[in-house]
Amino acid sequence: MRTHYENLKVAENAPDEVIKAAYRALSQKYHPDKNSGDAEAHRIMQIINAAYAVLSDPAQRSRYDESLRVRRQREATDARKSAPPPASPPPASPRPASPRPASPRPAQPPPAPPHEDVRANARANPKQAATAGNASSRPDSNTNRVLGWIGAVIILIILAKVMWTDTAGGGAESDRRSASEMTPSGRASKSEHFTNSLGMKFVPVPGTEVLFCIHETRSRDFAAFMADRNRGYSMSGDGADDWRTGEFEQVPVGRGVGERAEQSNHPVASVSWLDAMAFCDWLSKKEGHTYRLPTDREWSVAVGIPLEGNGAPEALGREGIADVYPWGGSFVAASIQGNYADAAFEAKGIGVPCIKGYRDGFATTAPVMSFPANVLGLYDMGGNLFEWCAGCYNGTDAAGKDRSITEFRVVRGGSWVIDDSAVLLSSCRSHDLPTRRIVIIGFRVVVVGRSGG
Ligand SMILES: [Ca+2]
Repeated sequence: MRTHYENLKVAENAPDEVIKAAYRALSQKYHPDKNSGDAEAHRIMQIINAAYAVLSDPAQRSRYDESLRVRRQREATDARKSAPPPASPPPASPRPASPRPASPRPAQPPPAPPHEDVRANARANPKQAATAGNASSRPDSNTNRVLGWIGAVIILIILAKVMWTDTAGGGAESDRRSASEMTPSGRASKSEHFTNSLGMKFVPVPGTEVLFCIHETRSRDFAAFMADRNRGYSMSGDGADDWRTGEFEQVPVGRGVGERAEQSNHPVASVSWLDAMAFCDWLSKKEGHTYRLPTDREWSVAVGIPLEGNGAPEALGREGIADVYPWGGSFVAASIQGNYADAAFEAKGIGVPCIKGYRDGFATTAPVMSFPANVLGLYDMGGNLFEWCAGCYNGTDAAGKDRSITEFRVVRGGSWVIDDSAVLLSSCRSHDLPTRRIVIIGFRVVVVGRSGG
């Protein structure tokens, strides 16, 4: 059964203003005035109204949260009772496997991997080269056979080196190798971007092994992905078309007024974590480099707080790092530094609070790079859209409830709907379901590659 939070497409720790904004956006879409005679829209509107009635009332929301907790506890207990006994061999752990699992050594030595065979042959047959040299005096058929054999050995050695790199090199060493090999612009810098075929620009972020895209992924970038018939990903389910058509209070989201998403420099919104991951996979195949979402820790380094424990929410606590914002050290920036809930947003007259005295001029999304970059050359790290990160959320939510489960993904940054000083802290993290599509979350990509920055 879907929860009220799921029906409004918000996280369970969503601030009140986010819930209001989500309700407004959904009710705009499904309002009877726009869907006359549409029974399905009427049904959805009833669900939305019911959800908002509960979640907009603090007392009702608190009781509802408690009922959810009890329900999940009961379901977990039932699942444990009905779980079959462990099979043999045991099921795979959900955690990533160690590169070299500590398994008991078998009684008989296991067959050597291909690269070991090649190395063993090379050691055991040091005269093979001489044999090949002598082959010139033999009939051509023998020569060809020997030369072919030597070629095969060379190929095996090359394959063995590749396999050794992938399996035995370890994470950091492997990353360093892939960095120098895979990123052609290894000398990229803040002023000399690495630019891919979509025109996405990347800069190094010292302290990481990746280059960050200086802007959030644009609607035009995502449109290129969606236009590729060979993308190998079906964007289906609830809100699948919202990245092109989403709006808030009749203001487009993810594109400008009168603009098509396919040509827009606005950040793409209403894309789920799964959609973002699919985009990265597609881009990696297309470009021949490794693109992915930034990790939680990488995002922290990029926003300018590299020394916050291990970068995990539970290491930092709910209070975060006080008085550190993407633009500096006081809540209200002295100048316009990003796209937040400002006077233009407030002017939509929906009663959602904004940052008093702040006017960035955009009621919803703004074209990427409309505001000053941070010291690394990255734009919109603190506004425009929340950004999906690669990892699972592992911490507590706003109500202090344990969320140390793999159900949620980390979300960082702020958005055009946020005025809350706690949410706008550089260290603030939120989380959401990987399937959620909502007008306030987009994403930014990184490309694996050491830049020496
Ligand atoms: Ca704004």
